[in-house]
Amino acid sequence: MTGLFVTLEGPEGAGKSTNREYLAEQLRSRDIEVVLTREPGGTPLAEKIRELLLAPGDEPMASDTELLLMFAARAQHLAQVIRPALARGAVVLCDRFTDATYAYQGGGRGVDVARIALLEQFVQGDLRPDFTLLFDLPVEVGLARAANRGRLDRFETEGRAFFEAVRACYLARLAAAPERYRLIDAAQALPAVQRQLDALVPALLERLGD
Ligand code: T5A
Repeated sequence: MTGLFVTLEGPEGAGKSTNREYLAEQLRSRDIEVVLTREPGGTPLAEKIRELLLAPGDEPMASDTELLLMFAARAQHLAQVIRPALARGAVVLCDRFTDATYAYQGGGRGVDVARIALLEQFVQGDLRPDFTLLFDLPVEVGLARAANRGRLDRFETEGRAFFEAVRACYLARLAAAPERYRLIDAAQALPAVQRQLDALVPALLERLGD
């Protein structure tokens, strides 16, 4: 039995956290087991790595350190949560995954994409998300939403150019593999975003039944 691996991606403040619970409810109301999780994090150890990654600090973090910590957390998350859930036949709804590494470390920091691909294969083997919901919105709208929540994490203190590069990378990945991605217009008001999610549920269920 294999479940369904669905990831939620997008730039800062796109509404992934707000909407992941909504999507989970839509699936649970149909008696489907849903495992709601996030990256970096998702297990106690991976959440400790998340703290290291997000806390602003005096010592600048080298981009290779950042990259390796992302994949270290991912290896733990895959072993403890994602792979067992998929083996049980559950739907895994994961707030960010390796697309975020391509977008933030690749697009934002300028890490060589070939190195990311190498680590992706090393840590994940052939496992890739079945569906990726890309919550897209103009950078300034997302940053304004994130800023309204108060204290900024280490990524949120980056400049506008960084987030434009992140967004461009996400959109380029969607254009290169349109069968895996579903584009959500996240700039719309919340009820309109949720209507877009409702429209996606049949495709998720169909794939789960395959
Ligand atoms: N990262 C992560 C990497 O660099 N590499 C990687 O490999 C991985 C996995 C994670 C950081 O780590 C980086 C990317 C991130 O910078 P995080 O706190 O999990 O840190 O960051 P995000 O996932 O970006 O979380 P955010 O909370 O910033 O964004 P969300 O979850 O997309 O947005 P959300 O739902 O919290 O909404 C933000 C605000 O907007 C409001 C919400 O109420 C909230 O206040 N909102 C709306 N307002 C108006 N209209 C709507 N439609 C709205 N939807 C939400």
